[in-house]
Amino acid sequence: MSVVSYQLEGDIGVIRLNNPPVNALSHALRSGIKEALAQAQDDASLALVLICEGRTFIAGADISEFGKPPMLPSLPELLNVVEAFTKPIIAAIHGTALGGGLETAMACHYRCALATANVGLPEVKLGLLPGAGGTQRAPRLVGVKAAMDLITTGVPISADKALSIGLIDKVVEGDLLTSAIKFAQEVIAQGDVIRRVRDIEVDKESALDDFFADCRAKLSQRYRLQEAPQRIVECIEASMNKSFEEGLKVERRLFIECMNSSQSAALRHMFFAERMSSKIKDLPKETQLKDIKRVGIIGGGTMGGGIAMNFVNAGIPVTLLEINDVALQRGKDIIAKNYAMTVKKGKLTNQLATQRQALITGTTDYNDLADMDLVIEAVFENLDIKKQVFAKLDNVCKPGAILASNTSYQDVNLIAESTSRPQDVIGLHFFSPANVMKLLEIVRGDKTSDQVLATSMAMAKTIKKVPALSRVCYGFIGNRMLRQYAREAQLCLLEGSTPQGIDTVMQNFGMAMGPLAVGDLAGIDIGYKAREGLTDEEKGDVRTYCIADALYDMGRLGQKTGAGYYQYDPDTRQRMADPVVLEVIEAQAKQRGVERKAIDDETILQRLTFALINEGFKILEEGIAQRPSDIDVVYVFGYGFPAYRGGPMFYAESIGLEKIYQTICEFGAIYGEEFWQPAALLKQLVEEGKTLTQWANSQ
Ligand code: 3H9
Repeated sequence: MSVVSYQLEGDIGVIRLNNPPVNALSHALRSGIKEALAQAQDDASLALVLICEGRTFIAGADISEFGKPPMLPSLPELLNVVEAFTKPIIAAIHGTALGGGLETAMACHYRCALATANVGLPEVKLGLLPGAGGTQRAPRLVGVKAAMDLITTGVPISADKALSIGLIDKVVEGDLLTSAIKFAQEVIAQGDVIRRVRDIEVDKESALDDFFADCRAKLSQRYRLQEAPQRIVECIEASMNKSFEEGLKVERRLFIECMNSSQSAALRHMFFAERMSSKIKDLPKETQLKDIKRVGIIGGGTMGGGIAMNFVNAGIPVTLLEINDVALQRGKDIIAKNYAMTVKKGKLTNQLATQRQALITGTTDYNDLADMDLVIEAVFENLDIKKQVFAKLDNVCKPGAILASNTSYQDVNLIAESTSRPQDVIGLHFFSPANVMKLLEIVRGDKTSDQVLATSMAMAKTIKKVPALSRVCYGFIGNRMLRQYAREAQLCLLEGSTPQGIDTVMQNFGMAMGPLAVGDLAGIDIGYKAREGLTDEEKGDVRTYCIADALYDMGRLGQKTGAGYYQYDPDTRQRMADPVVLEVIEAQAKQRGVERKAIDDETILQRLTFALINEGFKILEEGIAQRPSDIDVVYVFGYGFPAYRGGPMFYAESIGLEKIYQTICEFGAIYGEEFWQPAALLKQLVEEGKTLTQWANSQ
């Protein structure tokens, strides 16, 4: 079936697009529109309506065509034809008109939309800029300032908002086609009907003096180290200072630069990785989902409270269980404080915050969890305690309820064994703060049923999380890899670097925070307590934690005590280097017989990132992660890895596996083979001359 059809309805020609799932502007769609226009040129139509079938108007260019040889007509070329058309064209928008979709609508002569529709230019999120006239047409329609907001945030706006800024002409109700045809007839009745956006003068007054310099400065902070936002400013500046044609040329040049950039390649990879991660390879498509209408959460601490907020935000009532009324009240207070902060930031109304909190019921009695469809345990990270909780849940919960643990490390199989229904047990590992962080690591036990898995995946989407599936191992995907990264940070400290030296390297790489600053934020006691229960063998080489232990012994637990790897200004929380820490490091190095020498930035970067990557390969070869891109999802959404580097495994591919393998072998010789053993899969791919993508595609 053709993706574009054209039909005359009275004196209105209707171009219908039908390219599921989101009417992306594939080559077939672009060609189809061009052909439909050619047909309409010569028929009896007086005006045209461009409308889409399915769940949405055009969601943009077809991202899967990017990076491949271009196929004509290109979108900019097609949109010039649309705009130049001699009969008025009305875009009829439902769902979302995004990127090239909104650009198509802006090239039409009029735009109407259902009130439920959203429109936006989200290209910046893909490391791109609107490349089909969007940077030139948007400022003409809505002014320079509003266009700058729309294009640099990438956040879609509602139809009403779009109407209020002049981006669309009409919000319609009822049947979209009927309304759009009526609108087209009104347009014809007006007589002077062709209104081209290119002919509008850009309102120069809307961007005075330092406007563009200010934008550049703000964007370099908001999108640290990213190129596309700065190029967007250049395009919008051109819309004001140059003719439409010249502006289009600037846009074209900068769009191509973006398209060819490694940042955009990485962000496009993340776009598909995020969507892929919710797909479980061996799960039958017809797996029935369970209904999740009521959720129980055990533990009302920061974690449990944050998890509860996710569900009530999605309208799902939560029963929060704590050991006594005092703890319960403390938990509710934390939640209330979080909501109050959200209200203060203007992200939620007071009324909604109250409504959501009203969906939380507190209890200290396990029997109150009897009717829950899903119960998530978020108690202290101790296997015995968790097993006791699950044994209790097994006694009280209704048959078929999903029993989940929010453990970050513990063996989900052992937890499952403490119940008579291991098929219903799963790990749901939220990341702190759980009401903010997007990642949800879903840990599949050996006996977890398909239905429980599929339901958990779907539930993640309901509460707006990005899920990634992991099999059981110590620390699952994320924390298992993190251990190797943290190991190298500690060894670099001991061997010659400083906390600020290491953190600066990793921040310049693009990490949200460096590993030592993260250690101070999380608390140095966390790692210490986690090691307490371990044997010396399990703890690993003492050099990998002796500095942390020494700081712990001094009561330097991180930000909460005002000092850790850094000292913190009590008022501003600003971190500062602390000479005492250097003394601690030097004393530890002396005690362990390590001679400290300066380590260059490149080596620090390679030691930390290659340690992460090598463990990622081990996780893949053991089948802990389904695919490399799932690991990328875990690191980008859970650990602040820069999305514009595409996650650790995409980054590995961009460096080249051979280089990584060789470096790891060299590191083994220099720093010790006890730390540096290349993963078997990495070695195998290098020997076979294969890329990770080739390997993933063959699985
Ligand atoms: C652009 O337009 C550049 C132009 O300025 C210049 C050109 C010269 N292409 O998200 P979902 C797939 S850049 C190809 O799960 P939802 C997606 O992979 C583009 N495929 O659904 C998934 O596939 P699968 C600017 C696309 O309902 C399926 O559709 N536009 C595209 O949660 C369903 O997607 C954007 O950045 C695409 N453009 O959300 C908008 N979009 O089923 C990107 C989606 O195999 N899209 N797919 O996993 C979105 O934001 C969301 O998909 C949308 C629907 C909100 C539309």
